[in-house]
Amino acid sequence: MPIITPENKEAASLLGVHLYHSPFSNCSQRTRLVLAEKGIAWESHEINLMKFEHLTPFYQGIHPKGVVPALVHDGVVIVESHDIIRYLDDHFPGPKLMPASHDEAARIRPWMELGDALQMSIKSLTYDRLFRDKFPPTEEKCAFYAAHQRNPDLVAFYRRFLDGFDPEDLKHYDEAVADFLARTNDQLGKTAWLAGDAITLADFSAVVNVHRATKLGHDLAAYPATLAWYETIEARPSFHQAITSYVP
Ligand SMILES: N[C@@H](CCC(=O)N[C@@H](CS)C(=O)NCC(=O)O)C(=O)O
Repeated sequence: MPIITPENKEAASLLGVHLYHSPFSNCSQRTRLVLAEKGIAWESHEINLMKFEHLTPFYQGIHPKGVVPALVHDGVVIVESHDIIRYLDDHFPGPKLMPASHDEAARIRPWMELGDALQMSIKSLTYDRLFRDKFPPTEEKCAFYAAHQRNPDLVAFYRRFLDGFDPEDLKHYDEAVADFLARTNDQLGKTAWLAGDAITLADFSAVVNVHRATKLGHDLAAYPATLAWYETIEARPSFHQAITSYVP
């Protein structure tokens, strides 16, 4: 569980629950969904990724990898969206979203691992299809990014965004998204929720990627069990609170 000691001492002195997040980021959506489901009161610190607000020394002093989200709870800093949602479930009252038994919990972890593995595909397709026209990359922006982002992998990613992604890579990313949708559909053909009979962190982890897949042009009609599950989660008040109230 990445609980980290931040360089930013101001963050380490914050009391209550504070989320550093971005409206459209799928990893941020995942954490906001769980905050909403558990009815946790929290203070919002929006980070505008397109204005490079995650590249300030202040924010990188909170999250050393220079990405959102980051949670601060009474001075404890937690990063990585899956660790954040596990932390929230462990430390706060409200519906239990991670089963206590080892066997049941073991059904949730693979969904989180799949979500982490899918991130590069989701991110690349998002930048290529949804951000390129709205936030066109330029040499100047790339130079600014490289000068301020400590994380060399992310600098390399921005360069690929500017140069244009390899079409073969994009094809592979779409296949990875389709494979993820097929796996959810397969599981949801057998159980009501991804990890069994009850809604869990596995569902909240995955639904943000399914939601993004729809924005990227994947048609859920090809995955009927996933579509029905998605519509059920979409109808929960948490979905509006955490996702569509930010970006319809
Ligand atoms: N594994 C991380 C991934 C976090 C991540 O990739 N965040 C993206 C937004 S979803 C970000 O901040 N990107 C900023 C950038 O690439 O410059 C998590 O689950 O929290």
